[in-house]
Amino acid sequence: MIIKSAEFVTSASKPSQYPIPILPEVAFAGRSNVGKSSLINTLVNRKRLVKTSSTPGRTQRINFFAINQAIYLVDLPGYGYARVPVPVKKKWGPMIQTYLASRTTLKAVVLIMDIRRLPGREELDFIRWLDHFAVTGIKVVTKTDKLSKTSRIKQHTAIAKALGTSTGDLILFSAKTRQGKEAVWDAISAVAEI
Ligand SMILES: Nc1nc2c(ncn2[C@@H]2O[C@H](COP(=O)(O)OP(=O)(O)O)[C@@H](O)[C@H]2O)c(=O)[nH]1
Ligand SMILES: [Mg+2]
Repeated sequence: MIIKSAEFVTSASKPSQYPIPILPEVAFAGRSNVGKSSLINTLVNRKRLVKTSSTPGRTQRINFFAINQAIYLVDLPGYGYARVPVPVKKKWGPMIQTYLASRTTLKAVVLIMDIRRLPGREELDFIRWLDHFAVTGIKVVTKTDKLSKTSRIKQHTAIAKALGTSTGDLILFSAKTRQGKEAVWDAISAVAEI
């Protein structure tokens, strides 16, 4: 994908604040600190379009970015971070479910997982939500650079097994080496028809 423009559009916590649904849209979800912002920045060749942080759990709103004025990429707030205050945590589920249920232009959600960690309850629940709202899931396993080649293969297999899927269903990615960048774009382009 050739990136001609990438810009922040708006931040929303409810549908009335979403941008007018005139472009196909793909959202990104995952545990806080998994590397969601880094993945989006890598896709659009920008260092800091989406803020990355070593203090996770800060982004509690849905952030919309317009790419080439052809697609919205959407950074969803991360889940499963212990230090997020309880009132914020309680709002997370309804906010995400409302988004998944109501966003007519949503083509897919990229679910990002860490290669060093087996998917847990949160990931399995999230996949159930996607099924429930009939939203296509694109599964990405990131931070592959953190493991040796042997451990990478082992974890790839174990994560696929835990999700009840095949290894071919998981895109391996690294924001550091940019492994998988084109594969993620290919998956996005296919569902968004761009
Ligand atoms: N080595 C490595 N570090 C990464 C990768 N992706 C993200 N990180 C680091 O992980 C931390 C959290 O990343 P961020 O993108 O802010 O995660 P988010 O909370 O999911 O948006 C940051 O310190 C990133 O530099 C990756 O592919 N490889
Ligand atoms: Mg982030």
